Order: sequence, then C-alpha cells, then structure tokens
Amino acid sequence: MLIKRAPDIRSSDITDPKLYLNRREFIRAASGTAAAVATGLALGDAWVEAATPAAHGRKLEGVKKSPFSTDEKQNKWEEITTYNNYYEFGVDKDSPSMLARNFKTEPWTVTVDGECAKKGAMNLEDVLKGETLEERVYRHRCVERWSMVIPWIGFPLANFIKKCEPTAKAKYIEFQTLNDAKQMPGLRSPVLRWPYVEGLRMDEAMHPLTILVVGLYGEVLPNQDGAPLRLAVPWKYGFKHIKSIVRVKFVEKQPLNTWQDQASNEYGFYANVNPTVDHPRWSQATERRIGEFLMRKTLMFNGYGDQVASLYTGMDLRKNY
Ligand SMILES: Nc1nc2c(c(=O)[nH]1)N[C@H]1C(S)=C(S)[C@@H](COP(=O)(O)O)O[C@H]1N2
Ligand SMILES: [Mo]
Repeated sequence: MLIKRAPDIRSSDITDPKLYLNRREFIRAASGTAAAVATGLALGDAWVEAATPAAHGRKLEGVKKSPFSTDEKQNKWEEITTYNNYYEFGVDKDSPSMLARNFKTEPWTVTVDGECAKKGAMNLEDVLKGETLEERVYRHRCVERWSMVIPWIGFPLANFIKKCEPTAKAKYIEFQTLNDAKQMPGLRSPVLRWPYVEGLRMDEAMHPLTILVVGLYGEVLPNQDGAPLRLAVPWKYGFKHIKSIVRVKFVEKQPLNTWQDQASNEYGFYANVNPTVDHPRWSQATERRIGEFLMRKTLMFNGYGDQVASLYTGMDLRKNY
C-alpha cells in the first residue's frame, strides 16, 4: 500500500518538468530489472503501489550512545525506509523502497585519490577498521521542506580522513555515488548528471558532527537509505548527505556538487539550513516533520548553530547559500 502523508512538495514540483520522469514511465523503464520483477512491479502496464518498509536485517554490535544526539521524538523505521530521496532508484519518495531492494552492497570498495598520501582502493572492512560505532540521533532537513529525526549509526568522517593522510593542498573533499545502470534504474533518466557528486570544505568534513553512516536503529543500513556507506552532515540540507559512496577525492578547488550543477540559482555548495534565506521558489522558514500535521519553524543550521556557526564567521550566507 502506498503510505499517504500530509501534503508535501512533490519531487515533480522541484524538478524541471521536461526532465521529470513520471511514475508510470519510470516503472515501465524499470520493469526489466530484477528488482522490479522481485517487487511485483513488472505487471505490464498495470502497476502496483507497493512501498514497503525495509526488512529488518543484521544487528550492529557494540554501538555506543553519543552526546551529540537530540532527544526529540524519532521517526519510525517505516517512515525512514519508505520516504527517501535517492534518484538512482527513481524520483518518487517510495521508489527507492521498492527498487533498491536487491541492490548489492557486498563486496564494497571505496577508491581514495587526489591530494593525499594513502591513495587507492579500500574495502569497506578497512574503512571500518578500528572504528567504534555510535548512534547519532540527528535532525534531517530536506531542502524540499520536510524533516525527520533519524537514529543513524556511524563514526566521524574525520577518522576516515586521517587514514587517508591528506596533503596541505587538500582544501575540499569530494564524494561520488556508485554509477551502475544495471542496478540503478534511475540512471537511465537524465534527471541529473550522473554520478551523484557532493563535497565539503575540509573544516566541515573534519567537524565532529560530520559522520559516515553504516546503520539505522541498531541495524545495518537499509539500501534505500544509502547502504553500505553514506554521509550525514546534520546542519546542511539533505542533498549534501550523499549515498552509496564509492569514491573520495581530496581537491584544492570547490567541487561542483550535483544539485548546484542542476540549478545553481537554486542550490549552492554550502546548503546550510537557513530559515532566513528562501529558495527562489519557496520559503525555507518552516518545515513539515514527517508524521506531524502542523508546520514547525526551521532552525538556523538546523539547530546545530552552537557547534557550527563559527565555521562561517565573516561569510555572507546569502551569497554562499
Ligand atoms: N546518491 C544520492 N544521494 C542522495 C540523494 C540522491 O538522489 N542520490 N538524495 C539526497 C537528498 S535530496 C536527501 S533529502 C537525502 C535523503 O536521505 P534519506 O533517504 O536517508 O532520508 O539523500 C540525499 N542523498
Ligand atoms: Mo532533499
């Protein structure tokens, strides 16, 4: 059953209509894939609305609580695994829950290059080596004005960066998502330029709130949420939280992130949550917490200002949106 929620800005409202691949076409395009067959979507022209929460998977051992967690009410597993943006698996919020089901996350390799001493392929086990996993309950605010509270499990990105030994020239870090059209039916649509790319300034990347995520609610991360490895930067809009990361590059110049590439007048590099800087097509002053009816006030830096505001001292946040 399609889970209906309070009215929201639909992906079709924020995407150039020319490029927007509608649900019916999308499912037809995807129906050749194993994923679509497995989820019962490939029924000729008849299509089924079959958003289903992720099955419960493997429990993660030895997870510590973190003082960086919010004690706000957490969104449900069902919400966090059926309401996703992940255009590699379709532009509708429930498409990833259906089409990412058979996505292969093992084995997984992250390739490191650019301005660092330790270049090359690292398998996920090496990325995780020596890390203590922490539960970080973070507010998550999408640029489209919805929000959730999500108990991620991960570890500081700073730890990973130290392993790579960046040089003095490394001013930014760039991330890339897997680009595999066989597994990701959304890549057949030109809705974005693939692969999905994101970046952070080095001090943002080293900040203790910035984590690499491998789990959710005490379990291995579900595919629709970016398994096996995704980013969480809680003071920034959701599009900075790149999923299924396969490449990390240390660079001197500010990377061109995917949504800035798509519409630079609407989406910038910094993407700090900021209720005083409107999106050209809507206000960012309020947001809808998924599961709630009334809008709430959006907080500067998504409520993480005490920890991160100093990163932007002297910067014009209207220009650097
Ligand atoms: N590779 C990739 N990463 C992505 C996206 C995407 O389409 N592709 N969407 C982004 C957007 S717009 C949001 S709001 C978050 C949503 O993350 P969630 O599904 O875990 O809530 O993922 C971000 N990361
Ligand atoms: Mo988003």
